[in-house]
Amino acid sequence: MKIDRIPDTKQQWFKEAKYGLFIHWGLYSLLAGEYKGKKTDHISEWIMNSLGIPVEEYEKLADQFNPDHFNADELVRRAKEDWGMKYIVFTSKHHEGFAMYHSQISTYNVVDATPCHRDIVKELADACRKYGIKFGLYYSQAQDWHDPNGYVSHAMKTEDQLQDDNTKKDFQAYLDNKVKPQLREILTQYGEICLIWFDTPMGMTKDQSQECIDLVKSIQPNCIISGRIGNQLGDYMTTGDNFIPRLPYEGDWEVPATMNDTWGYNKDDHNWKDADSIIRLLVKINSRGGNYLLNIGPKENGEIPKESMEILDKVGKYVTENSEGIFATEKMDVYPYELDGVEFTCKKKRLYVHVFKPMKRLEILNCANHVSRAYLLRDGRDVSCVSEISCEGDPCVSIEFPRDMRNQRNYCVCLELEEEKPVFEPLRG
Ligand code: H79
Repeated sequence: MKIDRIPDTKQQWFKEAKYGLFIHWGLYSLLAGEYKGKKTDHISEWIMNSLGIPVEEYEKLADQFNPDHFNADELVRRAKEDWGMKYIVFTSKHHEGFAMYHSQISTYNVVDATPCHRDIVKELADACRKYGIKFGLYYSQAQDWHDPNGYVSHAMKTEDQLQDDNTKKDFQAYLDNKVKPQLREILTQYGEICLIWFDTPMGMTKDQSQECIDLVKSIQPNCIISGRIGNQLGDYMTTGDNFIPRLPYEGDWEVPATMNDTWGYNKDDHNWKDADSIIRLLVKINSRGGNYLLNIGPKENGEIPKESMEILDKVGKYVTENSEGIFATEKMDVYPYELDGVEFTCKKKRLYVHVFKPMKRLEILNCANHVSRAYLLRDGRDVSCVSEISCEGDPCVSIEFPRDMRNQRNYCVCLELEEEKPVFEPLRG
């Protein structure tokens, strides 16, 4: 489908943010991918749907929700200070329909229906305010497997479960009686909400998407709407889950991503990406102008899986040491073909060369810029760099990496350019 407008959040913080934390936590986290001895093969927050767990049974999970180990303050502090992230998005209500905050609309919420009586959204909102990091909320506006009029996904349904047929539902009643009142709650009870992360619009009409947007903006005009409000009405483009666009995109966009193969916690999912791959993905996305929203799935007791903490610590080291080459960078206009072990980001008069494999020397062929100075972001040390004409007669910028860096990976060299922007020219030879 042709996009007739360039997605624009009009929010400078989002354009500069580049890296955020997604948190998927709900009743599904208690099951951790397994119900009554049956394991789900799919993303674990879908377990109610995938295994066809009846509402009355699933609801009972709330009786056991008592997350002694959840510490919002510590989590948010780490996201901000150690991991270098600029925003946090938390699941206020996922497809299961359970509110992770104190809702007056439905007692199916974390304060009224659980023994812990804790308002998790409030805990996170307070911590985000304390540490000065943007706070946004995921809200499943179309699917709600708890409300009789919320949409369900049929992909996993058996014949006898098809009484849930979406066409028989009064979706508008669900929108008016649950979604809108709950959006109003999350936008009035917790201070500034930087964005609402809508998901899976399914059969929503353009008017229904617009009604949600109008409500959000009437309460918090600066609150950004994610692309998955549907009908191409979002303020920015949300790519497919874990999907990096193959073509350049204009405007604001974001990749929601996991470190393993699930969003909610799954005790059997050990398919973790390594930190080097995550760093590379982050920079690749930033280079193309996007934000990377990277997910963690806390356990039943609120603990963050240690594997994800270890990855985030390592990525965080790269991000904080090289923050200048990540945050507030601009989309590369021309994107050179994939180079082995290198990604570029840029800003006015700066080209950042992110180095992901040991290298002695790098020739940036086709780069026609004049470099006035080159230095390591890590410690400010000068790096030798010349603008040349290659043997074939084409422009080229050549970098000689310092001797002690040649067996290292994951560092970034800043090239100060005489020109406003990186200039890449096709081969002439
Ligand atoms: O919140 C996370 C996911 O739960 C949500 N979006 C991210 C951010 C999401 N909703 N839908 N999907 C992702 C894709 C759904 C794929 C499906 Fe299936 C294929 C639904 C039914 C068939 C995966 C496989 C889930 C059940 C079986």
